[in-house]
Amino acid sequence: MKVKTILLGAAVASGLFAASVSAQTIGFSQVGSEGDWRPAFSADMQSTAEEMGIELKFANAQGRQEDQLRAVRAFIAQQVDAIIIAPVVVTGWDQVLQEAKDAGIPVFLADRDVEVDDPSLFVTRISADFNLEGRLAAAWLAAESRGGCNIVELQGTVGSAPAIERNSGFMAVIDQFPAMEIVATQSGEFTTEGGKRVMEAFIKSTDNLDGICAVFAHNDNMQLGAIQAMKEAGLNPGQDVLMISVDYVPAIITAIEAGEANASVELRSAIGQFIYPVVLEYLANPTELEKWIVIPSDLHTAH
Ligand code: GYE
Repeated sequence: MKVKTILLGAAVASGLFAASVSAQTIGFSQVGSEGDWRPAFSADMQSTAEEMGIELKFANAQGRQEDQLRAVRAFIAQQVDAIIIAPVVVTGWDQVLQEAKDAGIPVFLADRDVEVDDPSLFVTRISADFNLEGRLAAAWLAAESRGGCNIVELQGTVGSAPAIERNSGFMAVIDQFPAMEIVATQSGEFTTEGGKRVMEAFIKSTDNLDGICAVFAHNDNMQLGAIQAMKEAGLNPGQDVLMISVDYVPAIITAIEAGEANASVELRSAIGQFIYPVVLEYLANPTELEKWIVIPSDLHTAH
C-alpha cells in the first residue's frame, strides 16, 4: 500500500517561493498527445515552467515506451538537474531508473505510475488517485441505476496505471451490487476514434442493446466516440443509456449540457503548479518524501 498525502495549498505556496529563486534544467518525458486532456496537461507543464524560470526539455513519446526510455537516457546524458516522467505503462522502467539513480539525477513521476522492485528509484509520484476516480464513477452509477445495471466499459491504454486503477476502483464498488455487471469491456486507447470503434463493434455484435444501462469510459474522449457511434445507431446516449467517464474536458461538458452524457470525474490538467514546487523544493533540500502526493478528483454531473 503506497503511503499518500493529499496536496495542501500551503505546500504549493512554499514551493512556489523556492521555485522563484532557482533556475533549474528539468527533462520531462510525456506519454504522447492522445485525446484532449493530455495536450492540456502538456501545455500547462510548458507554460508553468516558463513562468517559474525552469528550463524544460520536453519530449513527447507519441505513446511509445521505447521513445520515453530514449528520452530519459538523453536527459541523463545532458545531465539535467531532475527528470519528470509520465509513464505510458507501469512496467519496463527498472533499468532506466537505475541509470538515472547511478547518474545522481532524481526522478519524479507525474500523472501515471510505475511498478518497480526498488521504490527508491523515484523520489515521489504527483498525481490523481485513479482508483478513487473509478469508485466515484461506480458510486454515482449505483445511485443512478438503483443498483441494477448492465455496463459497457471502455478501458484506457492496456497496462497503464489509469486503466488498471480505474477498473479496479470501479469493480470494488459494483461488486457490492449483485445486479450490477460489466457485460462488455475493451480498450479504446484513450482516443475518440478508439471509443467509437469499440462501441460500433459492440453495437454490431449484440442483439440486445435495450439491455445496456450504462457506458463507463476511462476517459471522456472514448466516451465522445461512443456517443457518436450510439447516435449513428439510433440510440439516445445520456437519455436511455447512462454515460459516465473521467477527465471533465470541455467537450464532455458540452455533451453533458446537451443531454448526451451524464457525469464526468474531473482530472485536473493544470498540475504543473503542484509538480514543479515539489521538484524544486527537493533539489534545494533533498529530504525523504511520501511516495505519492495526491491531487484531488471531483465528480461533476448535469444537476
Ligand atoms: O485520463 C486520459 C489520458 O494518464 C490519467 O491519460 C491520464 C489519462 C487521462 O490519455 O485522457
